[in-house]
This record gives sequence, C-alpha cells and structure tokens, in this order.
Amino acid sequence: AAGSGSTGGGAGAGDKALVMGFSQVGAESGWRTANTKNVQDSAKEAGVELKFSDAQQKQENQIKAIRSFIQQKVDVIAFSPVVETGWDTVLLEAKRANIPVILTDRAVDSEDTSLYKTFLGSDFVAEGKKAGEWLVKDSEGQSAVNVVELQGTTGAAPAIDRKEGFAEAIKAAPQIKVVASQTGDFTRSGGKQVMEAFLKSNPDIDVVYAHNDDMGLGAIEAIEAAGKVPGKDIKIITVDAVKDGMTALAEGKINFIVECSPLLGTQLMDLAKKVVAGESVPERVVTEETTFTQEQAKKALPSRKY
Ligand code: GZL
Repeated sequence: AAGSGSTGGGAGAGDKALVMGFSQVGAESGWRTANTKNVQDSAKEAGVELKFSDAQQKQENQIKAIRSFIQQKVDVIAFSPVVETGWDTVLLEAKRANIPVILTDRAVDSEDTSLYKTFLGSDFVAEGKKAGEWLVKDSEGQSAVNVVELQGTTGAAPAIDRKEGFAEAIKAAPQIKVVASQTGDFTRSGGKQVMEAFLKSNPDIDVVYAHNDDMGLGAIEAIEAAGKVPGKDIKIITVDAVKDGMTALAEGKINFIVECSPLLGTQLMDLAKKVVAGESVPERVVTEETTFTQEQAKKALPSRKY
C-alpha cells in the first residue's frame, strides 16, 4: 500500500547519518518487491536513514514524494521513474534545492542530464536482444514462428527497450513474426488477461515473449485454462529470473529467462555517499546479469537470493 517510513540511520554520535529519500515505483511484481527489500536492507547496512515512498505505479505519487523529500531537505534523492517522460520540472526543483538525484533501475528521457548525477541499472535493450537471440536459435529450421508479446508498463524504459532489443534480434530470422503486442503492465493479472484475449484472437500462437516473469506466469494460467501445455504447445520467454519465474522454468513451463538483477542496493548506497561527498561518479553504472535455460535454472534455484 502507499506509504512512507524511515529505517536505518543512527550512524553513531556526532556524524549525522546520510538521509536518502527513495521513491519506489510500487509493488507490481516479484522483481519490485525484491528490489525494495534490497534497498531497505542496504540502507540499514550502510547506516543510511531511508525515507521510503511506494507510488503504486503512479507518476503523480512519485512527483509528490520527490517534492516532499525536497521539503524535508534530505541529503540525496533516489528513484526508479515509473515512465521515462515528465520529470524535468520536479528534477529542476531538486537541483535548485541543491539536492543531488540518483536514477536507479529505470531511466528518464530528460535532455538535460545535469538533472541527475548517475543512472544505476540494467541495459534493457541488451535484455531484449538476449531474448530474441535465443528464439532465433530455437526457431532454426521452422517455417513460421508466431510470437505474442506481453509488454511492460506503457512508457516505462524497460518496456520500450526490451521491445526494441527483441525486435532488433529477430530480424535475423524472418520466419519469426510478432503477431500481437500489448501491455500487461508488468503484473501477473495483466499478463493473464491479455493472454486470454490473445488466445481468443490468434489461433496459432507458438511463443509468448513477456517483458517480465510475472506477466509470463499470468500467461501460463491463461494457456493452461485454454487446455494447452505452456513450454510445449506455446513456448514462453521472460525477463527478470525471480524465484517464481525460475521455478516455472525448472518445471518446463517457461523455456528461457533473461536475468534482470534487482540487487542494486549496495551500489546505490555507495554512489549516494560519493555524490553527497561531492566526489565524481560514473554517469552510468550497469548491473551484471546473465540468462537461464531450464537446466541452468534447476542448478541455480537453491542458491537464488530472491
Ligand atoms: C526492470 C524493472 C521492471 C522489472 C519488472 O529493471 O523496472 O519493473 O522487469 C518490474 O518486473 O515491474
């Protein structure tokens, strides 16, 4: 639910704990809740006082939260922008208040890059490319491969870029066609509802490309309700590699997952301390991530942290 709270802090007598205002997208997916937990745990470990706000996937709530952090004169603001556009005004207000801003997870399309100090997160185009490249290999020798795409939140950087990367990669195999593409808003219920509609309007679907595990898991429910076998009658490719997705992959209901790490907290706290101390930081810090086949998921599951 929406709300804000404070955790961490108390870096010891004398030196004041760094205060961070963090505006989170929401709690729409397993990735997001893992990311929230990691940011909160990392703040505690780093002795950072965290003022946390959940925007329930609404941009106006994020803008309100950032304005509130400015009023509270926090030392640094970090946020994951739910969509790419519409941030310049509030980021200018933070700049005028001399409060540095760090982008984490998702990006903004502001021309003026002086509005934030750095971007910490994944290369979403690369993630889409990895998904497409796997399908190109898997489709060798097939005459026609019909794909339906479950897009993430409309206007969100991961949705825009994962679509772009996938489309780029599948150009290598003209027999692969995206016959339908619609947003499921990164949620399980959204993925299920859109997949139900796709199944009604497209008789022969071969593959689902879902921009996150949660929509892929929703699609599995719709595919099974239609009497088809997910992973066999209709193959599924997703992005994230959270526990529920990796479990479905190990069971063969999903065929391939591109990892997107939510564990950004430690790097975020380090960057925040450097930025507040006036040290220079890279303008972009990209996270390390890999991909998983069914066999790799079976091996990796026991040691996964989220
Ligand atoms: C990606 C992140 C996306 C995840 C989804 O970094 O922004 O948002 O892929 C989440 O699961 O909802």
